[in-house]
Amino acid sequence: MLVIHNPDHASHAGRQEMFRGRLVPCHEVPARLDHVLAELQRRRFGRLEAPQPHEGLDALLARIHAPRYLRFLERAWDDWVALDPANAALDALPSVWPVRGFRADVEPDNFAARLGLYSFDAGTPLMAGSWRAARGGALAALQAARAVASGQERSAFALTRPPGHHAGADFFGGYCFLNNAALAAQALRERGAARVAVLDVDYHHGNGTQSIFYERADVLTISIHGDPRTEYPFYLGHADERGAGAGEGCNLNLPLPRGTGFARWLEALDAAIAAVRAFRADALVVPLGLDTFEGDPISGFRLKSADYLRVGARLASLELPTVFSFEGGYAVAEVGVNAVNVLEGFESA
Ligand code: Q9C
Ligand code: ZN
Repeated sequence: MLVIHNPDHASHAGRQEMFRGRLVPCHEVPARLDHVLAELQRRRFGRLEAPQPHEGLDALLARIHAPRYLRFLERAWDDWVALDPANAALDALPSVWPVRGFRADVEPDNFAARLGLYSFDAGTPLMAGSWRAARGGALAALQAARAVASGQERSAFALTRPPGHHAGADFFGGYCFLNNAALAAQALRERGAARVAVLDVDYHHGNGTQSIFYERADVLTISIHGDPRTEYPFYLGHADERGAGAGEGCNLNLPLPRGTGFARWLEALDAAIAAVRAFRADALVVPLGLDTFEGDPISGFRLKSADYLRVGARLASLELPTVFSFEGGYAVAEVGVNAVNVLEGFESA
């Protein structure tokens, strides 16, 4: 399998995230990706490529994200330091948000206010290298999609961080800034796939991807995740969210209770796969989170390492050109084995 790995990923390395009234060490750390790379090399699995600059990247970004949000992200670090030179030693974290009844149409001059306008949690620190890392990831997603769309590759893995599936058209959060999976889906659409399915297997609901495609009929979004009544991101991901307007019926949420084990999770995956078939998708994007693992420190499902081989094999049964994007998975020492198990299960099916 072709693996596009983002060499700039480590320029995004948050120190602390806000959790229930205190700052705690970040779960989303550069070592996560390094473990996947090490496991790929150990098993001699996959062909590694670095993303090459591509003139189509900015146009693709503008198809998925709002121009004012992209401008905000690109300048965010400089604006943060301009707010107070002492900020150069700190990661930027938001602390004020426009909830119901506030204005989101007026972009405030105050940077702290803009930081809140474009985010939904205080768990996603932004630093000097965040834009560079996120942009490298978007490029990796584009390159993976191009390779698959051209027929050159049956599948490709965009191995990048920060992850992407919580990022919406104009907001960051959940450790995500640019929605790599959505970018891959859009790139596949523009390169000949009339219908694309996104099947999100991260523990957390893929709220960003859902909201980006919610009113579109050409991209089916499916997410299997911890029930938002108890699990992050809490405010989206219920089973009754089915899409709207032209996209009515083109979103499927399969929430499962905390504590769910592999047998029940696999039933949900089979339901998701049946939906992809019924949609008659031409291509598949899999936001690949490994935080469904029993040892994950912030999640509640109970998948074991060997189960991921079967996950990969089931996904392969769709026989579709497939792009994987690296999402969550915070049992750092095991995330490499678990990720490569999915890819190997997929390829040897
Ligand atoms: N104790 C991804 O997996 N914090 N993002 C939850 C739970 C946010 C996860 C805290 C988790 C975001 C890509
Ligand atoms: Zn997750």
